Amino acid sequence: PFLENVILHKKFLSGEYSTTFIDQTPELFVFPKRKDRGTKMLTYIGHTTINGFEGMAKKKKPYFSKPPIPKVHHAEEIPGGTKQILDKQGPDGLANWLKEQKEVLYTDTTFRDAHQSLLATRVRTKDLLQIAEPTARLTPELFSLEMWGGATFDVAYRFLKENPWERLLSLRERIPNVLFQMLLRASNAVGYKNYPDNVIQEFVEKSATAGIDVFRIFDSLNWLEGMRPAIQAVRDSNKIAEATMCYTGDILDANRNKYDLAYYKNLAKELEASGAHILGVKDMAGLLKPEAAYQLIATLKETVDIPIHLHTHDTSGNGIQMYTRAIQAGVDAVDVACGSMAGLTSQPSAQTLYHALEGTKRQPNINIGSYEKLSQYWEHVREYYTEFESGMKAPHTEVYFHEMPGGQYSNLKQQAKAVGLEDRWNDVKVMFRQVNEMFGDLVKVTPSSKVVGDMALFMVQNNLTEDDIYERGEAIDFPDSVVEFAQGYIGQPYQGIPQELQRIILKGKKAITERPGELLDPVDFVQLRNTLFKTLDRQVTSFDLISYALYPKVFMDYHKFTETYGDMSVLDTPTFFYGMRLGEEIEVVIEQGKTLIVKLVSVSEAHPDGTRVVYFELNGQSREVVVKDES
Ligand code: 3PY
Ligand code: ZN
Repeated sequence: PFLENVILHKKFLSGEYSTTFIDQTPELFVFPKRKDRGTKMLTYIGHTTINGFEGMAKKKKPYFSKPPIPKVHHAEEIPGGTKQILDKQGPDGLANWLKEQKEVLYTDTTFRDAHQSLLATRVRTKDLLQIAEPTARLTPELFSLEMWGGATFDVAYRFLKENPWERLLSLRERIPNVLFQMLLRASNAVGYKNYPDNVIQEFVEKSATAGIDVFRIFDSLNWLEGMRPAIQAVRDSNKIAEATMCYTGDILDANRNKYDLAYYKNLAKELEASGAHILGVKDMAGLLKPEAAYQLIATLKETVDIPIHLHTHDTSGNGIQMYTRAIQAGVDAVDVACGSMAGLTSQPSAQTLYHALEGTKRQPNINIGSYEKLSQYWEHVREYYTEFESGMKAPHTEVYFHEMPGGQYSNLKQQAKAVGLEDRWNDVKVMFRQVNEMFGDLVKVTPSSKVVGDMALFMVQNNLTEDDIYERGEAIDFPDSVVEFAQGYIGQPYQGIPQELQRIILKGKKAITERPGELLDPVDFVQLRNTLFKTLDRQVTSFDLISYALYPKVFMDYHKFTETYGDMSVLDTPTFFYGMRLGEEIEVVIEQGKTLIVKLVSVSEAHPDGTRVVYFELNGQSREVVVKDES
């Protein structure tokens, strides 16, 4: 516990400590009392009942009926799928198989991008696990399930207080037949900055061991150099490298020629030559228009021999039409989401596309009735997460104007609100476009999209115009992400950064043109394991180790949470977010064969010190916990 206090101390985390740190920091010697599992859990429920869930407006717990989990025959063997093809034939064999299919193949993103884009990535493992086996049995014809990566890794620890590795391992156990796919931000892994190369290698290797089969690798500036280590690491793990180009701009617009058909054609050739098993085309904002999709895919099919996998967001409402044209042009696989989790900033609906392709030779081989059953489950479960919906109610064609990625829209809107700019949201969108032009027209996707978003917000907040930046920029401190971008720390944009602007932002700081990961010292995993072992006071898994290397503070905060409350991923989602109603009784399976029955009996008035006593019954026995009322 002492070392834990040290490592968690904000001075230690920020690096502001010296040799007198221990002597001058008495709180390092205050150790929490160890509590049993039941008490920890009741403390969490008591705390959430009284204070609400952190970061969410406190609200009465809504009533929910049981989710409609489709009935399946557990005793029957689970039908084989693409996972078995990969295991038998290897990544090249699987890629050949994909290319030979007459029907278009589906990747279902419900477990990752759909909720990242609609529900701020908040879907919990428990809700995924409940539907995992039915998904394996009802949709064994899928190409893959995108169920990991992107923002899910950090949000799992940070907000949901659960371990993303356990999510992956438990889903793999229940879904043995369909390929598991993740989104990997190349040298940024599942984070927002470049990591040393050995961290990327270790992360890929561990992800492959834990169950990931297809790695969709992209660089936020389409910079191939930034992608090479990740592509190589995936190949070394004998998994599928889906090297991906991000689509931006509009190839149909003759006035915009930076990212034209020739640009994508050239990039596709380079990605194939870099060792890709599949070429990914990632339309992260939903900018690819139907006719552009036809031209792009037809051209890429002539350019590369590997299969092509297309991803989009349905923000404009044109997703189905766009996919239909891409499928006519010969795209091999497309990303869709289960109907009730589809549309708007999410992926187009699996069912809608199926019906749109009726009467064509490329209609996917799926069971539409099965999909409807899964959709009913998700329609119900989505209600648990209402608080995280973005508020977008209809298609937004303005995305063609601002070009904000699906996952960023609601995020930036929240950020704007947090700094009091809710009323100026339209100005922020206009500025987002303008900043993109100032930076020379960038590919915008995590983390380059954050650079543009931070700069736009900063300019609106400080009432700065483009002219102000050029005239008074020397005296302006720009947001960290903007400075790092100008330094070359997230990679090199196509055709470079406009020099005058770069000079104004950098103010004499040096910019690099090498790959940042090459310049960073490798992480010493042996030493890190020792440090972590002493801190955690338990066995350190390789998964803990890599998570700590990626996100030291987030990982330690999560660890502290579990020390205080235990593993709360066992709670049902309404209880996790809202606590309990007076008189309510819930069942909690804390491990296989071990169920706790919890009843909330009463809550005392607040005492003068601001605490309340929360009275429970735990398996029929009276229990009470003291909780601070933070209101
Ligand atoms: C991510 O990086 O999380 C994305 O979904 C990018 O589109
Ligand atoms: Zn996406």
